[in-house]
Amino acid sequence: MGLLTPDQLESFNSQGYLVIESFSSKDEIDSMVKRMEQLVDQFGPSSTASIFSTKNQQQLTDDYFFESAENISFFFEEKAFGDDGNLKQPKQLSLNKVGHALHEIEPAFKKFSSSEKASGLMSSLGYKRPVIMQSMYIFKQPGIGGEVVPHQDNSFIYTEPQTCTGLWLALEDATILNGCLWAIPGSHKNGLVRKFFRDEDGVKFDRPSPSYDQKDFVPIEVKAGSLVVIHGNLIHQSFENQSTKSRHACSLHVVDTVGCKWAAENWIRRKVEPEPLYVN
Ligand SMILES: O=C(O)CCC(=O)C(=O)O
Repeated sequence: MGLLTPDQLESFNSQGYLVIESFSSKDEIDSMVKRMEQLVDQFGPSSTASIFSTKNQQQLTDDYFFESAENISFFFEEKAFGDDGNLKQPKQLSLNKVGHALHEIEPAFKKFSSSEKASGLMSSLGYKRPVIMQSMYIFKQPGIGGEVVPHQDNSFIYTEPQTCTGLWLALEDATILNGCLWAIPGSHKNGLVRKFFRDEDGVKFDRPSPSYDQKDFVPIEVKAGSLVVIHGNLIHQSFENQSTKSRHACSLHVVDTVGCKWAAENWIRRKVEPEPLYVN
């Protein structure tokens, strides 16, 4: 059921990422966007929520964050709040992301993430028993959508040996102006630079981030419906969205569960074992 052509595989192996245009249909995208609109509408002001920042990760120590691995949780932009502690704009324009189990709980997201094309893709990449460890709906809100600092997905979703692949679906056109992904082509070949781990004090990195030369990054501008396949060791980032257009995306992180071991110190500690996409 492999989906990628030899040329696509070669490009992925040399660049560390691959864009597959028109991976999702307009209907498929609409079903996810509409469902997210409903979920956000239903999410009341009294509901628990948290702030998400890739720059200030000490904030990610609370149970709300840890429990989000197996439910649907709402994370606000840092810049969404005024000095009085209230939201400066409607909640619909204030959320950074929703996660991390949309693919298990919400039918529209489950349909996409367990589709034959998603499985076929993982099969092409040689996965034997792939499991989606997290799903995120990322809003990248106009004006305040926060930057995502340079990182590798294997830092956060760690197996031994490393097997994380990111599947990042553009639900809206992603451009330089509204905060598209940027990556250093070929950087996946240099290995994992640091690990993000959880202990009794919360979560932290085992070492500081290296500094990167922004000249090495290339923008990955894509149309809605395009899928960006991201190698777990690819250095990638996105900038703050200073435009007036949002840049919604759905991101999945997949690991293999055969021939590798899930690290006990990962932030995700599942109570219920996740189902594989398929077993080869
Ligand atoms: O959507 C973004 O801006 C960043 C997403 C990302 O880095 C990821 O899903 O690994």
